[in-house]
Amino acid sequence: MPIRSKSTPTIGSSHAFACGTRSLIAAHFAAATFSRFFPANQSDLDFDPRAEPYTISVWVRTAATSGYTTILGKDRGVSPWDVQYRLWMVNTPNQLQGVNGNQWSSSLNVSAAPLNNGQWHLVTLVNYLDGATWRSRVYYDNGASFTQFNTGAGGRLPGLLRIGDTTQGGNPWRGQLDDLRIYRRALTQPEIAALYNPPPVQTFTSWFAGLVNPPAIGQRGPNDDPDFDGLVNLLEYALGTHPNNSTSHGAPIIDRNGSALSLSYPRARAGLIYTVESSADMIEWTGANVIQDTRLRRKVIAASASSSSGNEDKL
Ligand SMILES: [Ca+2]
Repeated sequence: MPIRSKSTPTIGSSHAFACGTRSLIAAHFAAATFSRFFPANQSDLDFDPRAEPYTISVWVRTAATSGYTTILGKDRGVSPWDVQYRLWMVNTPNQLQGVNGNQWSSSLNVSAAPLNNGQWHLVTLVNYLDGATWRSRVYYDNGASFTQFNTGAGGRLPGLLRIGDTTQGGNPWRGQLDDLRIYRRALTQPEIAALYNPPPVQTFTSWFAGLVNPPAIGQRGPNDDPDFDGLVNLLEYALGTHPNNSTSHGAPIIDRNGSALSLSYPRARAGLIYTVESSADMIEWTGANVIQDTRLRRKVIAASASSSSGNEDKL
């Protein structure tokens, strides 16, 4: 595996993404020396381990050969030292442990690719409801390796979440952390694998080069429509359909629910920004009345627009 070089050497945390859209945190702090800190907006990050699904994922790198070093933690901070959640290395770079709801996991053996082998590693804690039982998983790298345990009943604790140490302090991470993401939902193993190995961004040109049965040379412009299905090549690229096969599926689906229209379409390209606009007169178009749900990149997502004027808006 190549060494992952994190290119944005800024320190701090940002809540660039509001609750319910993407991750609550998407923070980059790939500094040479990482300094522990308490992120802002702690109330967003205070999950009840037996009532709320959540995911915490972060890239880590360390040269430590021993020590109880903490990736992140939230605990009471005072006696009896109980723990809401924690991810840490337990005295050897071959062992990773999670705590959730004051329940300690068994150590995850990562000796095949130890934490201190010079590489960046992805560590992910997922809390999810399995039938009627809250369970936790600590995943390593692409998620093929994980340890699972029943989430404890410890509940919320008053101590603040700290990145790079426990709330109490005294067991700081010795190395680097980057690309911390905290989600208000349970990510699946395939989603974790996609975080670990993001799908490559395919350009419009390289997409054509890789097509089986591509359109003729003169029909490969962004505004050409060689299969006469009403979708120009650029839209076929954006939606992931075939530009030379009018039966290839994936075209937007429009539905109506009361006065609201919804539009579902595949976001096939990670490198594109998709924007849905609406119009009451098919002349002036705006995104102002459109609610876009962008949680599921590369999957079918929905956008909807409500008509306030009595006229049905067009998407
Ligand atoms: Ca077409």
